[in-house]
Amino acid sequence: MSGKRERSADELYRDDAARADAIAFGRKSGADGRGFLEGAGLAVMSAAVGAAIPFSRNMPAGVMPALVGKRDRNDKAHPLTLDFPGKDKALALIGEVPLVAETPVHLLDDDTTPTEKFYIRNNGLIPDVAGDPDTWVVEIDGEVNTPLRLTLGEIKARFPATTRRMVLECGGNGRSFYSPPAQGNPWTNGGAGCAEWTGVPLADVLRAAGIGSSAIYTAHYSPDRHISGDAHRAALSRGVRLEKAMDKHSMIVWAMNGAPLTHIHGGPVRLLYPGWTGSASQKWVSRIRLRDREHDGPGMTGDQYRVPIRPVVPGDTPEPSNLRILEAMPLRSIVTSPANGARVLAGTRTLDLRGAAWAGDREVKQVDVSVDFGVSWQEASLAAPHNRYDWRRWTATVKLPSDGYYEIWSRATDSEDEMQPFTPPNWNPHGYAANPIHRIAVLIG
Ligand SMILES: Nc1nc2c(c(=O)[nH]1)N[C@H]1C(S)=C(S)[C@@H](COP(=O)(O)O)O[C@H]1N2
Ligand SMILES: [Mo]
Repeated sequence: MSGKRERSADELYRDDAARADAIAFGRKSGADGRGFLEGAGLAVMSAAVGAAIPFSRNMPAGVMPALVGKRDRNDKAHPLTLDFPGKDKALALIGEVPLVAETPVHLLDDDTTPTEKFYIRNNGLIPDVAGDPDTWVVEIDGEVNTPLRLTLGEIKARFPATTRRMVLECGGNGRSFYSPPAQGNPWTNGGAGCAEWTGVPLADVLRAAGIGSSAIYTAHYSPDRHISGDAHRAALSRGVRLEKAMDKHSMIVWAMNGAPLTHIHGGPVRLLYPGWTGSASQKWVSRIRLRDREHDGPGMTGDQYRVPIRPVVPGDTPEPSNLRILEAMPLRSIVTSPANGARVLAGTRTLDLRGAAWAGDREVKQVDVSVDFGVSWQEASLAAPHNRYDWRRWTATVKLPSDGYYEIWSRATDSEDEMQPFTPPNWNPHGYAANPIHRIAVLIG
């Protein structure tokens, strides 16, 4: 791959995958999307991945090898990893203002995601929050019979607490897999985590205020401001349909993994709407207002957190009438061990895999893995979930016929028999809900 300016493989494939294949490997994509890699092309591909490719005949055309696709950002001006108190130094820094960091997928290998490994997503400036957490006030108002002003201490004393392990996932998770590229933070698959959340059902608190007959939507408010610093501009104010707010799994949360909710994750108090786009789960929540219409705060309008109802041509601007609010996230599976690019000893013929899968408001029905570029699939075993909205940990042992470069693919199927697609579906300008199958590379020998 020589040229005037060295372009990264990511760039090359993003612009025109079929041409990238032709340039890099001398391969022409066949009509069936599987152009055979032969002769010089196969030699170049093998050199690129650093090994023989036992299943090269199955390698899909126009698709960047998983190993080459590993995020490689060589821009020295921007640090690659996060340096933040209480956070694992291996988290990948996506942006400094607002602060955004994703979890490398192999760090999602714990059954419960430790707080220090949990991704961070802010839309604005992190607010100053000082004082005794129990004095934090949450107001409940709008279409209610009796507006409430409750301190965290009162919430704890008045409503029975529960703890559940549940997935929180950014609406843009998987965005970097879209082609052409979508606008926004280039998440791979690490904009998600599964922690134990302690709090009270939001429904209990709303019922205590008395839900007005006109209430149909929530509106969430918090003190974090827009990155412009304008004191009158909120960073984010989203809401959900009342039905989701009344689900017993939707919570007002003050503890994460058995410890008081840390400031960066919205402490003292946040909302948690499991299975739905993370943007609904307002951090530092100070007011929940019931509304008689769809909420229209920052992050609710235009094309923000919206996806096409009917697919658009990738790169096109959808008509506003063809957009719906992103609510539940689509199913996803990840391989959490081994790590992408792992090398194992020559002669290794079986490999133990671990991973996780989740499916928004649905259930995970099955996870399958492939080591031959998707020609054959093997069913993984799923561990029982702790509760609804928990992710499913999965394991599988695969056989590898010889040394060389392999890709391990994982693909989940949900309770509606929907499967993860090979490439992210339903292209949209901000790249929401991208859930392609997960691919990692493993080198034997
Ligand atoms: N107040 C406030 N709440 C917020 C956000 C924000 O910017 N401000 N970001 C949202 C988004 S987009 C996501 S994905 C989650 C991320 O939560 P985390 O940083 O605890 O992982 O918080 C949501 N809640
Ligand atoms: Mo998000």
